[in-house]
Amino acid sequence: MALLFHSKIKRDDWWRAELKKHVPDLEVRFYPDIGNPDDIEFALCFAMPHGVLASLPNLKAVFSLGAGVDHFFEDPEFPRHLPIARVIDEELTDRMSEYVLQHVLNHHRYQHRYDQQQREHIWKEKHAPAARNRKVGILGLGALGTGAALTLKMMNFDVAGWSRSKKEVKGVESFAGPDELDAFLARTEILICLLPLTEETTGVLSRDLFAKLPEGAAIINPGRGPQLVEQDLVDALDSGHLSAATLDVFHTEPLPKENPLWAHPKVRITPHVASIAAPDRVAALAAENILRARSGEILLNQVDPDKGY
Ligand code: NDP
Ligand code: OXD
Repeated sequence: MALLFHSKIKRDDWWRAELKKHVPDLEVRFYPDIGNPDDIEFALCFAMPHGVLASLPNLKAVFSLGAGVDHFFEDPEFPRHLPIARVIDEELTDRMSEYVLQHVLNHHRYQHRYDQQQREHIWKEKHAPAARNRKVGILGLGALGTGAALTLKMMNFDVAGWSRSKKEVKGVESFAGPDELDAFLARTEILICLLPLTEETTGVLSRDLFAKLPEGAAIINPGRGPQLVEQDLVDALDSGHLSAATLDVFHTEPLPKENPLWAHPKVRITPHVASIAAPDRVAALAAENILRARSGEILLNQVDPDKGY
């Protein structure tokens, strides 16, 4: 029985040892060294080159190295009958909550404005409202969105979330479905996108959505790059309708050097680091799922292929 691993981060011996610690009879192979494709029963990967998974006739299940599974569905040849598991993990949630809190505070306290003023040697105050009077909205109240909402509540922000179905998160106003999106946007001064990338969420951060936010709103996108229409964001920032944006994810990663977002004075960029799953926790989860798959049980954190997340 073998598992095929693929990641940008090269720590082959470490991954082999960590997986074998939990499943001693597992053979771990590293793409592109597939060996005999008939041997491969599991894949643990992020963005496996297209067509590879379809070429493995005995594949039983696939495990994402992260929370998102859009990289599987992007592959036109992905074998859609396979069970898919993703990462849901306390530490991953904590790291995302840190990122969200850090950047909400930056927008709340007008840090982008002071950064610009510092470059121009300008001393000019703008006082922020109390956190309880700052309305923050999270698109996506799943594992990560809920964690971020609770962290922001601890700082007393006025937090709401939007999801497909209604949620009960203490102190957080829940909006659900397309009918409640406009009301959610109208009350949101700092918007965070923590939606998974699906057909429905592609391009959601667009001109239409920005127009429904109040004047001066800021956005933070640690979701996925294709959820943002980049030119619409630049237009909304240049017109002054949006005050600032923090972006962690992009259509093309690494963000090409010539992309105008790099130099936009109202955009802050981080290189897809909002929250990276810790390898030891991913390996333990994958091992548990191998044991479950072997005994025909449902996987931990199994994804609904019809919803796409
Ligand atoms: P979850 O699946 O737990 O949550 C997704 C949320 O989005 C759910 O609340 C879901 O609603 C909602 N949602 C999905 N589609 C729609 C829709 N069409 N309309 C309204 N709401 C919708 O995902 P996670 O919280 O674990 O992760 C979210 C995403 O964050 C990942 O898919 C990934 O893209 C991104 N991510 C980015 C990282 C980074 O470092 N930048 C790190 C980790 C993740 P409902 O619950 O009602 O179904
Ligand atoms: C993830 C990511 O999906 O790192 O976990 O983007």
